[in-house]
Amino acid sequence: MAALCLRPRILVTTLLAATSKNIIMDISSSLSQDTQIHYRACHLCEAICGLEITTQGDTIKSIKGDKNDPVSHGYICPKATAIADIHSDPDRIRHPMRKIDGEWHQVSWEEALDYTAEQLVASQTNHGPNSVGFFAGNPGVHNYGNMTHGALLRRAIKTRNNFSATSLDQLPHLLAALTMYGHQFAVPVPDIDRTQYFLMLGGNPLASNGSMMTVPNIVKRLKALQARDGKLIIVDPRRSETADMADQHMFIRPGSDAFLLMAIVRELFTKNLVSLGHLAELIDGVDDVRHASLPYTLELAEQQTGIKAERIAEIAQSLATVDKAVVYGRMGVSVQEFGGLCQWAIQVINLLIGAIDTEGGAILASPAFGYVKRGTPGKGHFDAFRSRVSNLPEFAGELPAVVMAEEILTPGEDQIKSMVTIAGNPLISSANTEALEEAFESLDFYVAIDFYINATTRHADVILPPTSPLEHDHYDLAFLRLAVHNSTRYNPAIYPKPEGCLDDWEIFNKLSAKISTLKGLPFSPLPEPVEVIDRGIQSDEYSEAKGSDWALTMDKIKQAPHGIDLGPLKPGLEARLANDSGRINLAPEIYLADLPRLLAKSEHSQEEGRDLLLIGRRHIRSNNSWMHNYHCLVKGKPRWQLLMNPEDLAARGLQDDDDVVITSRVGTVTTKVVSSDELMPGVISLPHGWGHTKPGIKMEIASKQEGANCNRLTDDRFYDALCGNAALNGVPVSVSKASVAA
Ligand SMILES: Nc1nc2c(c(=O)[nH]1)N[C@H]1C(S)=C(S)[C@@H](COP(=O)(O)OP(=O)(O)OC[C@H]3O[C@@H](n4cnc5c(=O)[nH]c(N)nc54)[C@H](O)[C@@H]3O)O[C@H]1N2
Ligand SMILES: Nc1nc2c(c(=O)[nH]1)N[C@H]1C(S)=C(S)[C@@H](COP(=O)(O)OP(=O)(O)OC[C@H]3O[C@@H](n4cnc5c(=O)[nH]c(N)nc54)[C@H](O)[C@@H]3O)O[C@H]1N2
Ligand code: SF4
Ligand SMILES: [Mo]
Repeated sequence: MAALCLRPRILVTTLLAATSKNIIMDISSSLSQDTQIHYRACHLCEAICGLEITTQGDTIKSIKGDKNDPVSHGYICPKATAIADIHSDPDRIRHPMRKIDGEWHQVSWEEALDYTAEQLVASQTNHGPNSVGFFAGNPGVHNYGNMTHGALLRRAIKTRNNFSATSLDQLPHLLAALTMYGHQFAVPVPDIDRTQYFLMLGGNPLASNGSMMTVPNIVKRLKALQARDGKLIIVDPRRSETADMADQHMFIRPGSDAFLLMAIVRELFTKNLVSLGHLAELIDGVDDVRHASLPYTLELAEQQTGIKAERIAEIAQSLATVDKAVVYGRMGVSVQEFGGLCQWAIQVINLLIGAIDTEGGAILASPAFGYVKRGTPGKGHFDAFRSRVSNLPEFAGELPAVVMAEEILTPGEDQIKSMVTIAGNPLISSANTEALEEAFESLDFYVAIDFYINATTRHADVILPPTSPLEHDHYDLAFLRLAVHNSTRYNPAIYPKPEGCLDDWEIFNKLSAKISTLKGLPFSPLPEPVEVIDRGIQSDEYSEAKGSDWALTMDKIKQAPHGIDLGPLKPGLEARLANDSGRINLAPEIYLADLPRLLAKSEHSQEEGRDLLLIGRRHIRSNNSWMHNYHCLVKGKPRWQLLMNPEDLAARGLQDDDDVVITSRVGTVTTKVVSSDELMPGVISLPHGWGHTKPGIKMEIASKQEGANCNRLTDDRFYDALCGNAALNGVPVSVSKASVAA
């Protein structure tokens, strides 16, 4: 195993020679001598577009789409250019920082790591192993060193109090994959390039660029669907950018999708529209689901969702009769009160119409690394233990983020006293900010592995900053596994790592070593991520040893700087089912047991006084909480306002551009309202990720942005009771005019 210090540096000059000689020669007359062109996959969102980055010395001259990327074909969105801003941002922390008497001091890595290890081990010695908590945020999934090496730190610390953005996000997808197909990562991806009928609930890929579906250039792909006479149907309480280009858009009352989906299931059975296709012999539980769907009539669905019964019947009919149809649902149906049931019901419908593992339906991706099949490790588990205070279930060793504040604030054995956050900003991104602020203020010790002092990390005692994205190599570990077209791609660092800086994976290696030493435990560091990935590829589906058609090694992948096309999605689920039975479970008990909760919901009236339902919103120029410090992304029209239907404004005596106060059970936010018939009456929309104005935040541009933090309104007691996933959509709130004094 290579020692840490032996990590080879790939110099920019060798990179140039290996990757882009011809292109450089073509344009060399107009470029000065040290101009270099680099290729790289964008790591900012799940679309992982290929980039062509031109540098001149330390300056990034341009960032364009890589036309030769086998999946993105030259597409990029406006965020890509912000990679240059991230790299050069003076606010980005480049050296470890320690807070002493409330003041930040730059310290050596040795001091920062030693102090951190001592504090974390002392916490566990004095208060027990679970007194340390973890929160791992979204960008960790986009940085492969976090994925390959993050587990080292968890192993060295060993606590039950692990949290991550998963339970603010895709947990319901993973739970359905685990319980139905036997592996948490057995998530079928919509075959968008071949489908003829795409029913999409609660996703807005024109803003998000796709999620749990890596789909660069969504507009082109949806236009191609329409050009081949296919149909795009959107179900969303907002007429989103994606809904605007759809063949049909239906408003739906937030949180009611499970009624719609269950009514479709019922309709498929009652109208004899079920057609299990080639998986028929492998599916268990069909009768159980038929029986469970009986109460979910079209009429009940109409009453709950606001969508006419005839339209629901038509959708069921089309799904069953159009050759190549698929249902897909994202944030709006995952991160809500019935997210678990919704993601299960989506799989159920896709199985009942024979769409799973069928061209034009939804198929497991075939990545070079992380190919899921029977026996693939890390299948996950559910409800192996529960949270201390609210008794919510773990998933794959993580507890729901909604219990993090109470686990810090509630005294007793196993109370969290120290926190580690990694690439996360939960004081903006998780529910009930005020409770989390109180919790983080109360900690004995907090270390952040992050390169900004933001709303969360301002509370830290130590910040361990990794290198900038362009100073380390890149292989996308997560999203090649969810892509609508198979490919693989590795790109080296663009800039050499500056003296005295560490990559994320090196921080994990070093900190885990120190903690293990203090605990007297054995520890072996892992080699650099690229080696870990190479080993994975060598032992998997594409290995040379298995004589695979593609026979990949990391060396071969490195020789293809634009990536290697591994072909369209390929059916073959039977050999990949990871359940012990080798079969598909259509009716996992957890979902059948959760259905009565849904039915009970239909008898509830709206919460008194809170007569509006709050949903979120994404914008192509924003990305969760950390892309607001770059002028190129925040300039122009503000995008953080509250959107409200004109009828709802009028009913409250409000006008466009008024300052309003939004109130939920847990908090209050003041912002500006914009009148918009994009929103269905009774629903308001406020984007997340804003609110960088707290004292101590060191993000100069972000802290001047006026947007409010919408998670001051979302509620840590409002979650999907099945799995504890946060319900950040459909939160009951009220809105009134802000008083002039406010
Ligand atoms: N109301 C509402 N809230 C939401 C959502 C919503 O739709 N509505 N969406 C939820 C979802 S889906 C998600 S995924 C979460 C996202 O929320 P988080 O998981 O908290 O992620 P970010 O807001 O992206 O925070 C990113 C942090 O990572 C740091 N970072 C960036 N790159 C790196 C890196 O390479 N290494 C390290 N160590 N740090 C890095 C940044 O500096 C920043 O501090 O928000 C959730 N919150
Ligand atoms: N530009 C940009 N891109 C991003 C991100 C970003 O912040 N900005 N974040 C990334 C991350 S971490 C993620 S997880 C993905 C998310 O990717 P998406 O899920 O595609 O993104 P959202 O815009 O949150 O889409 C959710 C849609 O659900 C609707 N909705 C809300 N409540 C309900 C409901 O109850 N029922 C139904 N049917 N619809 C509902 C909303 O109106 C919205 O249009 O995006 C990723 N890409
Ligand atoms: S769509 Fe996503 S991956 Fe593609 S350029 Fe934009 S931010 Fe990067
Ligand atoms: Mo997310």
